[in-house]
Amino acid sequence: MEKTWRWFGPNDKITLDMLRQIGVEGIVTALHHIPNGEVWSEEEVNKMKNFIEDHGLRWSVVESLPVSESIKYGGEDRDDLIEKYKESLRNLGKAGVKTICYNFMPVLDWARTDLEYPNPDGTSNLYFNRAEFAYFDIHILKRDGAEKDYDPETLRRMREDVAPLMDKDAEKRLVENIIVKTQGFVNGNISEDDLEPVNKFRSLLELYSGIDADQLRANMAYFLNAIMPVCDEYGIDMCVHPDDPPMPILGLPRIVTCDADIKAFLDAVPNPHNGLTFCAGSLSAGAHNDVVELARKYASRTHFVHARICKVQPNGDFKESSHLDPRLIEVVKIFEKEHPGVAMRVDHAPLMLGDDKMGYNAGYSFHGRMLALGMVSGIMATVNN
Ligand code: DNO
Repeated sequence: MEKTWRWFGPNDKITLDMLRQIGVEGIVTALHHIPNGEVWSEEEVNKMKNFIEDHGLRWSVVESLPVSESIKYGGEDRDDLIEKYKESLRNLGKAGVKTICYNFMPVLDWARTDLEYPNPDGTSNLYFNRAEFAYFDIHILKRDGAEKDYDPETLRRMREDVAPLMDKDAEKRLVENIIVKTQGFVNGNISEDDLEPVNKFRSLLELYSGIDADQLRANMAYFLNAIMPVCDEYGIDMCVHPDDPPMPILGLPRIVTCDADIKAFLDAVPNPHNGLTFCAGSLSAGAHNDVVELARKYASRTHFVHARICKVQPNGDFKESSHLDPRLIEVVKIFEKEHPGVAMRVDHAPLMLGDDKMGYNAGYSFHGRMLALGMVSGIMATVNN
């Protein structure tokens, strides 16, 4: 696999010169300064491409070219937005940037409740606590009918373990973790400058009232069918990121969560340019998924790999696990054998050795990811020797 790294542009504290020193071959990035829904012009695309190439690297993958909410819920302006999306794809295609990661998650991109969950060795990881998430949904967001989306044990933990610890500060932290700090930097809906994130979030949720999983699936197929001619013309591979976590949340449908979902969107638009980002981490955050089996099954339709893995607890909480987890070793082996040229980046590594003081985007530490890249590179080397 090609060793790539998610880099957030010229303002990223981790520079391209640093990345060359640690064995990175290709860059995964986006034009983060262009607002969601606007065209990525040829000029802006080339500026980024040249900047990367001037540092001896290549722009391997776009993550993400964001799909506007209106395309997802099927708003009146979706055809205009799809035309703009196609224009951005053409400009990327002309520049030779041909692997495009996106997601089709309504409103919320990925979700975690804790961004610095302490490990016994002094490092920390991202963590998803289902009972804290239920507290956010029921007591902070105050979503109608939210209680019935949680099992009795989660509700008990919420009442007995979470609620007594919740004061104004703890609630604020939970809001920041779930809808602010994990979203802004991935061109999500809520940014650090939003003064009333919860209210804004509530109005975003309303956009999806009446949209169920079938409707969302139909909207995804509509979008893919519309852009495939451009992908055919320029040889562009689209790769959808699985839903993280892979299950419906906050009353929103989610449609890339499991084997059947993956099969459904691939079958709905049977074009080889319609493919998957194999994020082993997102898929493994659902106890229903056998991530090794999925890698075997979908390696040939995968255009981009995210190397990380989660451990799900019996109560449904999950934590990012080591990049040397035996399941991840298997996944890396499968891709290295079946799809040796595919771009791969490590993801969501621990905060360690001072990473926590650097203000990196959540999940995107330097030392933690460098160690993870070393681990995954080692696995790849053993497969090839
Ligand atoms: C989080 C990421 C996601 C991912 C997007 C792709 O760390 O895995 O934000 O980049 O969902 O569109």
